[in-house]
Amino acid sequence: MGTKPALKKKKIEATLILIKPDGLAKSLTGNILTRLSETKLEIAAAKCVRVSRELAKEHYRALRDKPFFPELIKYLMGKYHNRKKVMALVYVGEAAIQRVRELSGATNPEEADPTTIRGQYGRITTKGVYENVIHASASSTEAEREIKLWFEPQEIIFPLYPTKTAKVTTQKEIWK
Ligand code: DAT
Ligand code: MG
Repeated sequence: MGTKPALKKKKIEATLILIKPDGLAKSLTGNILTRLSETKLEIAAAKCVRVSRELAKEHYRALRDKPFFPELIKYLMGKYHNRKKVMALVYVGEAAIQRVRELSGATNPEEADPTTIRGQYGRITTKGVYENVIHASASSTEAEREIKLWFEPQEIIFPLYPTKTAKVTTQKEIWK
């Protein structure tokens, strides 16, 4: 069994957004979601996640050779803030990837247009960490990899990518 992908219509894309620990610590969730609602894209999934070192390293694995990688991993894990979590969201709609990237602004928050999310709320710390409050997928390949890393198929409101049925036998915590 399994399901067929929903991203068939031309230019309908899905993108992964993370509200990073600084965004949560600064109580910016509402502001950021309000800015994102300007795009008129649909929220297809949302959750809070406690970020393990493994997850952070996998998310940013393309940057593993960069000198700032260790600080970047600590930042995503919430080690520089009181909130050891991120909010992960999937937005879906026409040209979703580019539209969210434009609204997010440049990687370097000091160079980001001041009207963008990173321009409004980001900063560079004295240690040189880009606290740019939000992550947004940069391409459809990246979006697919990232959405599959952060979400299970059943956590997304409609099927985005092909799935298969598998019998899993791992132990997990359930409600008492
Ligand atoms: P983006 O987040 O805009 O997709 P990226 O994928 O190149 O940018 O980098 C991922 C994160 O790494 C970015 O949000 C902040 C950090 N970063 C990138 N370049 C950096 C630099 N030169 N110094 C410090 N942190 C950097
Ligand atoms: Mg990137």
